[in-house]
Amino acid sequence: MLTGLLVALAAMALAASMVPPATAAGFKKEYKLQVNVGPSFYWGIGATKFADLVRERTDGRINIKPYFGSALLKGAQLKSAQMVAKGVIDCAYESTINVSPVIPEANIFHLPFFINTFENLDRMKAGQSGQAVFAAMEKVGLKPLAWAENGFRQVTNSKRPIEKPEDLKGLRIRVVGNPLFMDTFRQLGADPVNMNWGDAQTAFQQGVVDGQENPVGVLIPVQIHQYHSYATMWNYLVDPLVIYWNRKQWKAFPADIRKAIRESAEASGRFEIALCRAGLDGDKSLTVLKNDFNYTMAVPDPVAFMESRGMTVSFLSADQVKAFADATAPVLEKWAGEIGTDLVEKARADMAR
Ligand code: X2X
Repeated sequence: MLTGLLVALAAMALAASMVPPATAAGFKKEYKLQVNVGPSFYWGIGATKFADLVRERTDGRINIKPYFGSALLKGAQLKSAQMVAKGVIDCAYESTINVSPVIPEANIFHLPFFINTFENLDRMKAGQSGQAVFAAMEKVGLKPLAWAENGFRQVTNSKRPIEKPEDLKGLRIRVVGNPLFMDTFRQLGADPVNMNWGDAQTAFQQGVVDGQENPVGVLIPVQIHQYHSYATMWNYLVDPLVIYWNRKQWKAFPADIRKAIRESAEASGRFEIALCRAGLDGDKSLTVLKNDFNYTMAVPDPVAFMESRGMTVSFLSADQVKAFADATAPVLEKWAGEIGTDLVEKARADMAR
């Protein structure tokens, strides 16, 4: 009897000594990171970098596992913010488009022909409008940590070059399930259909849609040239990514862990933004990759890449852009109302700085 008890106690002591320090300190074995795209996209590479940096900087105490392709959501990309706020998912590396159902303020980035340049985008993120989006996230139980990028979105299709609004007439365009995108393409006379990214790739393959809109960082890895021969670089709107955490969980972390995670988010974001802009901003991003991140892998010039695969890539003149901006002005006005004219004014002020 006594021997049995001693054996049991010894076994318990042994089991206790085998508990890894992370568990002892109350950390989870794995923190689940929601990512809408796959690991080979710049966005996915950024998410992996975030997980790697956090592991390094916390000496393995915080182990983040990226779940690519919205696997945790069965593809329902627009649910990411809701699930992280609930604590069903710990954290996310996600597009402002995908958080917009919970954070309507995030649609400030998606007003058609409103931002148009990297400089404007960077001013907004660093300014009052970016802060307002982060503050809105805090209010719903999310802790925004840093910005990353998907990019300015470009339209591609299999039918014809798009250089004026009439060229879009009747084209069936896949858009993400955010009503602002449906409104914009309807306003331009297209026939938009919304579907999740996971289904969109099959739809391109099967020719169920004539076109789509996404940044080059998505178009290149998905090999859009296999389906579409025409791309228009019209920068009509942009989706930054936000790296965010469940707020309650975040607040329970010790300060040193919070610092390590935040700095990892910031560094991965800077790295990922540079990947997304490589070849689009002169040498600027290529220099950041080389000097700050010692990244020497070849990053293809996205436009040259698409052209080398036989695509016709159109760039629009200021007048041509204006024709699209004029045509979509009612959508901008309607959605400025939905987002709040205050925030729109803040964004205008940020961009004018
Ligand atoms: O669904 C899309 O188009 C994508 C991949 O760009 C986003 O997740 C917003």
